[in-house]
Amino acid sequence: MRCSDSGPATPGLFDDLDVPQPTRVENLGPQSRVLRGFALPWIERLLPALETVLAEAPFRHMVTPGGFTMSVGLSSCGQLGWTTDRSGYRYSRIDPQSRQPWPPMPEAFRQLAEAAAQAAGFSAFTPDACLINCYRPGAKMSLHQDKNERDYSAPIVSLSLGLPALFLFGGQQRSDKSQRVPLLHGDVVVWGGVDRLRYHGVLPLKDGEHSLLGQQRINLTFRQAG
Ligand code: MD6
Ligand code: FE
Repeated sequence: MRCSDSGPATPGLFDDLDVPQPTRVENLGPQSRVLRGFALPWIERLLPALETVLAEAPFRHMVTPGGFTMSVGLSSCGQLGWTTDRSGYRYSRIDPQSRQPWPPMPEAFRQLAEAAAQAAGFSAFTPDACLINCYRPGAKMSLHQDKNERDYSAPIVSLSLGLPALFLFGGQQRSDKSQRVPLLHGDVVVWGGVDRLRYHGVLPLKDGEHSLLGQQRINLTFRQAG
């Protein structure tokens, strides 16, 4: 029960404790936005859906074409999943581990991704792929561009859950200086348009304990890949 249910409302006293706050929007570039806390009202739907997906397609450590094992654990859901092995990076309809199609994208995932894209100025975003990254303390993602998708006109929507991370947001060249953006549980980053191919990465995750997710950060990126 909420404080205000038991008597006359006291405006301004308790309302900021339990009412979802409007999302604060930060601009990282002309067409890239951080939507602070955007996913917090969705968390109770997102976490059980995430568990269902991971029961079918558990995190695994993939090997890059260069022969390095990634420190981040990966999974996917939706029509297409992102994979890497010695022969290259690609999207695939089949999970190479189970040899089955990837689990379907949960409705709550799709709705969140579409709402976030809309809030960031990209209408008509319909994701067909959701890549799920798991960071344990020390895991990192080197600077890269997302360029395995067929059509760069769609944005990417990225949801952070669990432990905080420092996100690196660079420019169009790997050597461009990057900004460091702290990303917290419930934050959503959306980018597209002129910013779609900017370099980005994640610094090694600091140790910690998150009240809902424990000693990890989980990042979901939604894409129109096919
Ligand atoms: C991460 N994210 O935040 C890694 N890519 O764990 C990404 O690589 C990424 O957050 C494209 C767009 C948004 C992202
Ligand atoms: Fe990326």
